[in-house]
Amino acid sequence: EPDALKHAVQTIQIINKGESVVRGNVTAKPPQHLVNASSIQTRELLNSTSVRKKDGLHKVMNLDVTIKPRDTDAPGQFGWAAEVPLDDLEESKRRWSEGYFNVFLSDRIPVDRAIPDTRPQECMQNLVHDELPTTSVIFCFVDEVWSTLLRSVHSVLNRSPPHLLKEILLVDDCSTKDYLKEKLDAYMAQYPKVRIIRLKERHGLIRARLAGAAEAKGDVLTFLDSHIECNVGWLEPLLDRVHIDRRKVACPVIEVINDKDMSYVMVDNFQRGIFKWPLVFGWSTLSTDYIRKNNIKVSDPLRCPVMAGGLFSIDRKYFYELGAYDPGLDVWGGENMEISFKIWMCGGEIEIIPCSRVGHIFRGENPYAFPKDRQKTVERNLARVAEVWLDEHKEIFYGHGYLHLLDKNLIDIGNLTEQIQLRKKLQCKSFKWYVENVYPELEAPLAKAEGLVFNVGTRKCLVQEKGSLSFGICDLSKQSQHFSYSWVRTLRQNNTCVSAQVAERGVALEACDNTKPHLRWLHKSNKILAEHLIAETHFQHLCLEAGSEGDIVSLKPCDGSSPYQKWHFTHYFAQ
Ligand code: LR7
Ligand code: MN
Repeated sequence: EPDALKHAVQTIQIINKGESVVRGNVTAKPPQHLVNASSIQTRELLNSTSVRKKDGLHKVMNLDVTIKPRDTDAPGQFGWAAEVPLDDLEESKRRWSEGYFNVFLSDRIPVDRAIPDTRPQECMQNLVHDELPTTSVIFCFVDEVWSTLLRSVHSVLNRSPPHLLKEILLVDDCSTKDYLKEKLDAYMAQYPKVRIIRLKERHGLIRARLAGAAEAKGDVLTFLDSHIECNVGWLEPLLDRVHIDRRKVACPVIEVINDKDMSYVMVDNFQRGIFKWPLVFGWSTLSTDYIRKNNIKVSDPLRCPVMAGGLFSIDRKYFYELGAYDPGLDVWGGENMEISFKIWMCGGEIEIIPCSRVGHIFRGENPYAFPKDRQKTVERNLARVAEVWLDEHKEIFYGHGYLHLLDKNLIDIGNLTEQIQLRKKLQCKSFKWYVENVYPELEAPLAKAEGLVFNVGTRKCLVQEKGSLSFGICDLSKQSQHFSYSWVRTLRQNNTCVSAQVAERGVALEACDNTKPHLRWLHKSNKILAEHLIAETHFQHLCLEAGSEGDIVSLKPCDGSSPYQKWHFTHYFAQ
């Protein structure tokens, strides 16, 4: 389409690290990610009618007022490592816990330092649309270090095209530090685009983000942590993706600001956000094989099963159509899983955009207090997410160290009615769909073991017939012999579970209920132990035993050598 590309045929000056380099005539070519049919990233894109081919395209502005920094000798300038003078070592150690990074150095590094432009070379050729939506940048913070907060804000002001930056909202989540009050007001008064929102009580980062979003006027919400540095050209590629399709949620590559020497460190390419059980976020590099087969370039957007959480751009109206965040999530944690599942399962996409890069200070500890116990807060958040989004897979989550969350006497995860209704209203797809289509690499067998339950002593298999349990000649074709050993450690056939009858030294069958301890069995070293008795010292450990005469299954004191207490499932997915 010659018209659409007219704008792109031009002589372009690429300003690179203080030098002007005339790269000559750049032939008009739409960015590869818009045309490369062999790339799976873009297959949907080509089908999508929302690619506005008629719009003009231009190069990223590479705007960076810090390209020629004022003070080239300042510590940390250009993103280099800064060093603590010997005399100040004590002080720098003492101040570490103010932010759980080198606060002393942060205070000495210019708040508008230059950092290396770490974008892949290809990004220089990428085009973005002329008409991009505006964005509100939202920083939530609680007791953030002064110089770090300022550096975050300046990096946005200095490296974002002014016409795209509607405003910067600083949401103060009830900080206790004095410098974050009048002093911050006075400082930010110099910058008309910056607005401070003060929360009267501690909201936690999730509800603080919601409070910020409610005030935002931009077309797109861009959330950032309050200890980051946006790199050159970071904003346009994010907004471009949202512009192409408002259901795309765009994340920058998150680079590392070293917590000890404050250097800006580039990260490896081709990294996606993933999770492992029990919903633990992590990074995973695409295999070279996959990259080659799909012809993926370093600058291509990567589909991302889950986002890290803190840094992303989302169409403001779309954010609300999705029901924003579950407001029942407290303080910190789990919201990245929640929004990721919601986006994918309800029709959207999450992408990492390699041409957009933002540094973040990774800290070993949270430098703020949790109103309640940290671990309990995070666990509770995760349980909410699991209950609403994971369907039958939630058992895998509970089975990885979180069985205690099923005990309603120990923990109250709060009301989920609205979240469940929302999922229905949005007609979101199942978690099974998500695993198959978005994250097929996830290991997610629905049980730990399944098939026939073979008894070594009798050489027979467990049978469930007419509501009672016995055993008989093993026969794979009989459904009555198919059991599974679930992640929550029930011994189950469909919705019927084997229960321990301690008084009778026997077993019974009852409707499965994951919250009931007497339905749990510990299956290890071929034994099957009644789990709820293990903690009770006045009981001997009781094991499932096949009677040597008659087809009776009973509970007997565990005996390490009895073959009648040895059981195998046909198939084990996990131990
Ligand atoms: O009660 C709070 N109120 C807040 O306003 C707690 C925190 N906050 C602010 C805080 O000041 C900070 O600006 O919220 C922001 C995030 O808190 P961090 O920096 O303590 O979080 P994190 O960087 O350790 O954790 C990651 O996971 C979190 C899970 O809830 C959030 O999603 C963070 O935004 C997220 N950070 C990133 O994604 C950056 C990359 C980290 C990785 C991987
Ligand atoms: Mn952070």
